[in-house]
This record gives sequence, C-alpha cells and structure tokens, in this order.
Amino acid sequence: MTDLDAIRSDLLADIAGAADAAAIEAIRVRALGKQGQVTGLLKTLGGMTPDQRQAEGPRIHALREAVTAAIAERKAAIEAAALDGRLAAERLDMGLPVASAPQGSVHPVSQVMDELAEIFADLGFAVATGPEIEDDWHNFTALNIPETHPARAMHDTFYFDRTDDAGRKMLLRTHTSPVQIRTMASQKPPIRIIAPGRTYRSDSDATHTPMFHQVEGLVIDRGIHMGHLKWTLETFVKAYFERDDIVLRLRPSYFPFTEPSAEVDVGYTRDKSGRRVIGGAEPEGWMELLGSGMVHPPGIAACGLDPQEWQGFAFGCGIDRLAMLKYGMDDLRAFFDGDLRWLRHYGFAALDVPTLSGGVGA
Ligand code: 2U9
Repeated sequence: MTDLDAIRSDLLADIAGAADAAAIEAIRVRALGKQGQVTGLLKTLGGMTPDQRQAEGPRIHALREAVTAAIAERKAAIEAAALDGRLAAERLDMGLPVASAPQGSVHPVSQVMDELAEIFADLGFAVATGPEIEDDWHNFTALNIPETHPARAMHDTFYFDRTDDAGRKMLLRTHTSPVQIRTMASQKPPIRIIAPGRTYRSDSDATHTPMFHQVEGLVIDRGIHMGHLKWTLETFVKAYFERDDIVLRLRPSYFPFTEPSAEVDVGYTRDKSGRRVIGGAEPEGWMELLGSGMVHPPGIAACGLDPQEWQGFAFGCGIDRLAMLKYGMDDLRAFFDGDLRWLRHYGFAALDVPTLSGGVGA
C-alpha cells in the first residue's frame, strides 16, 4: 500500500467512526484545513517536476475529493440522526384524548349575538357598543322621550342616586338606543351599525326579566326610505330563521324617535302537531318580532346633520326573544338562572355551526 492509500483508508475510517458534528469538523480541519494533511500533500505538487506532478497530481486530488465527499456524507447522516432523535423526543401525539371532557358551553344569547353580527356584517353593518350605565340625556332626552313619558318613571327604570358631572341623572340604560346617539355624534355618515347588548327595566314575569338583551340597528345615508328598511329586515329575518319563505307585515305604530314607525310581524304556519313555525309563503297568523321606523328628522338635526341631506331608518328587537323563537325555549327567566342542566341542553359548543335545531339536545 502506498502512503496515499494509507492516508485515505485512515481518514475514511476516522470519518466513518465520527460520532457527532464536532468530531466530523475536527477531522475536516485535520485533513482539509489550512494546515491539514491533504492540504499539505496538495502543496507538495508545487515542488515536483512536471512528470512527478502528472503522476501524483490526479492521485492527491482524488484523495481530496474522496475525503471531502465522505465528510459531507457523514455530516448529513449525523444531522439526519440528530433530527430523527429530536422528532422522536419532541413528538406530539395529536390523537391523545384530552385529560377531561370540554367544559362549558356557549349561552344561546351569545350564540344569537354572534349570528346577528355575522348576518349584519354581510349587509355592511358594524357592531357598535356603549356604556350600560348611562345618563338620562342619552337614554331619553336625545331620543325625544319627554320628561313626562312613563318609561322615565322611577318604577320603570333603575336610577342611581347620583348625577354625573353635567348634573344628568345616571341610570341603567333601558334600550341600546343611546349607542346610536353616541355613534351619530362621533361618526360621519353614512352609518350602518347594529348595537346589541344588555338593557335594564324594572319588570319581572315569565316574559320579562329586569335585565334582557336588545339589538337595535341604525342606517343613516342619503336617499334612505322605507323600502330600504323593509328589504333589510326581510333579508335579516330570512337569514336568521334560515328560510326564504318569510313574509313580513308592517303595522303603523309610534316610537318617539322614529316617524313614521312600524311594528314588524312575521308570518307563521303550523306543523303537523299544530305547533307554530316561523315562515311559510301563506301565513296562518302573525307574530310580533321587531319595532322599526324612519329616524325622526329633528333627531338627525340634533346630532348636527342636515335632515334634508341625510335620512335614516332604525329598528329594534329583543335578542332573548329571537333565541326563544329559533331554539325553542319557553321561559325567559331560565336564561339567567345559571342552571347547568339548562345550559347543557340549550348551550352551544364553541365551534358549533348554527342551525335551526342546533340548540336542542346538542
Ligand atoms: C336613534 C334613532 C332611532 C331604535 C328603534 C325600536 C324601533 C324598537 C324595541 C321594541 C321592543 C326593542 O325589544 S324591544 O325592547 N325597539 O321597537 N327601536 S326603532 O330607533 C332609534 C334608535 C336610536 C338615534
């Protein structure tokens, strides 16, 4: 065996035996570094005669290539083994059962609020919020509700026994309308918002609770008329009840903040067992669902807008009632009792896709 053959087999054996990245790097420096063994051999070529160089050159270069290739191969094998080791050690078993069953459920009111936000987002409405502790100017005066209105009475509204810095009486908001007042005062039209949230009135029986949930909507834009109001409500009710054969009936009504105003009824039919079902092209009766109207022009002017240029419509309804009609609960009070059996029955899993029957026995 020549010297070169001996050097080659020693180096290749060392490379094959290298256990980790540091060992392989040490061999690379020893063989191919500036002072390395193979580099030294390459340097000897310069001092050789042309004949010697012709004979030795290819052999030394072949040695360098063999050592370089063996180092690269061993290095890749060491890195792959290290990665395999890490993958095995750090393995996450995604199929492992969770330590316990998922806890809790989404309350139907939260579910319906999500549905409302989604339906109205598709129609270009943003969700607006405001304080639940209000002053009587935002809750009543700005909405054209006079001092003598019964809703302002102590036995209908929860007042605090203090006033705010401007001397206004503080109260728990009786509707979400103050959110619309605040939005009109702080945003330039066009405005398209819904205001869902908690509201409070001194009321308590099977269909009224002191705290309940409302959603109100407001659109302010140029050229708005009752056709926009009717189309928007029809589109909403169809999307919410997930059927196209919905017939709405608008009845003249009165609200201090809208003129003209209309109660909106939805047509119902009956199923085989005689239960009322919302929808059907030929209604057998009507259920009151929403209040609505064109925003009273003086109200638009009070928010600093020219009512000749800007018009609007508004609507409102109870979220709890919407939930009851869609998901079949019959006692409003149970919504707020915190009874786990009720919540398990009517609640929704966090990732549930809302459907007509999703809340029942889900
Ligand atoms: C502004 C202008 C107009 C909001 C409206 C209703 C009709 C309505 C209640 C009925 C019973 C909800 O469930 S309920 O408590 N609401 O019928 N709300 S129009 O109109 C507004 C609000 C704000 C500035």
